[in-house]
Amino acid sequence: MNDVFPVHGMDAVVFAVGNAKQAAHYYSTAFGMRLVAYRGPETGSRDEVAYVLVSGSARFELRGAVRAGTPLARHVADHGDGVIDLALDVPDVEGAYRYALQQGARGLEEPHVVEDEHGKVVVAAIATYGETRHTLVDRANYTGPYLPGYVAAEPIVAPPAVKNGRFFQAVDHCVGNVEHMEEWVGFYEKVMGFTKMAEFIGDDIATEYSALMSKVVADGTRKVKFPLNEPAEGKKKSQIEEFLEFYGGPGVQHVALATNDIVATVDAMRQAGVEFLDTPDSYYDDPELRSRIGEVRVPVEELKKRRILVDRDEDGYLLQIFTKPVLDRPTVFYELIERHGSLGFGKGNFKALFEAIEREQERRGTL
Ligand code: TYF
Ligand code: FE
Repeated sequence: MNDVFPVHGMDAVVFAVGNAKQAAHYYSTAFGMRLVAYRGPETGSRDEVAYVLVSGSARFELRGAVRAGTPLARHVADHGDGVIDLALDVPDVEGAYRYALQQGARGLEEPHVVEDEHGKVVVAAIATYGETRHTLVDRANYTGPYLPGYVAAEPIVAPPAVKNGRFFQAVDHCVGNVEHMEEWVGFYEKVMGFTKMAEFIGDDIATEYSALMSKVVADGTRKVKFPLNEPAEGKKKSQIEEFLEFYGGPGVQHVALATNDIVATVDAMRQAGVEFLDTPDSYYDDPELRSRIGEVRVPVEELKKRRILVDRDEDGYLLQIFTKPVLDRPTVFYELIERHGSLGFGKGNFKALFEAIEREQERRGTL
């Protein structure tokens, strides 16, 4: 137990969006999330509104500009909607911040206490890739709906009619697209004491079909997992290159959401209009896949109907599916993942997945 940078988990995924009011509606209806907190001009926030939505332990904050010329409005103009902050819940903000800076991180906000009638929160922030930041939050002594400055808000719609009234219960991992993977792997190792996980996409896979290289770093408890991708030379233009071009630099590419029932979730999200990547029948009919996968909790036919991917490793198996980009730009998308023992990221699916992404790139004409 010699963790140099202890973390409890993800605190929030914070987005800058062009229209937070409508985005809050989308994440409520299409992602089954529940609005819990708000700030805006009515509550003393002059320039910005923010909607906070939850689903189990997953928390999204959607921020929008109320007037022209603010830093948030500029961010949206540059990047489109995107993630500005992967906020981390840490037990010791001061200690984490000092350690990070001493290890070479760029500080964005000195540790400070914010408080209201619900208690105290300690926050600080450091910079990571592109214009993304990690706010460090200690909310152990806080009972309010989110943070001081926010008021409780009522859900926008009734909870979805699925078990537990939600589609997913946690953030599984958050993926960054960067120009130089090793630089940022090194950053997380040095600044946060994160370590590399076993799964990676190297040169060999990259040139074959993925056109990307990828490594995963995680905290000591493996609660926070950050895969990092960089473009590689492939047969076609790399999907990472495409992201960097359309986003206007490095940023968060996808957020994976952990569900206990991917079948029900995919059905409900499709019903609500969310588009998922297609997987060819041949993926499911491949006898090699069938034997490698063995028995999973649903018949392969049920997965095939829904285009859900399946992978198995020495620890267990996982079910996963990817949405198409959820924005105007071909940038941010989501993954749904149901884990049964496996700690991996679907290595066995990379080929099928990257082929599906390439078909989608061609269809869009963004290549
Ligand atoms: O997070 C992962 O590693 C998997 C696979 O552009 C993946 O979800 C990797 C890169 C990518 C899309 C998916
Ligand atoms: Fe992923």
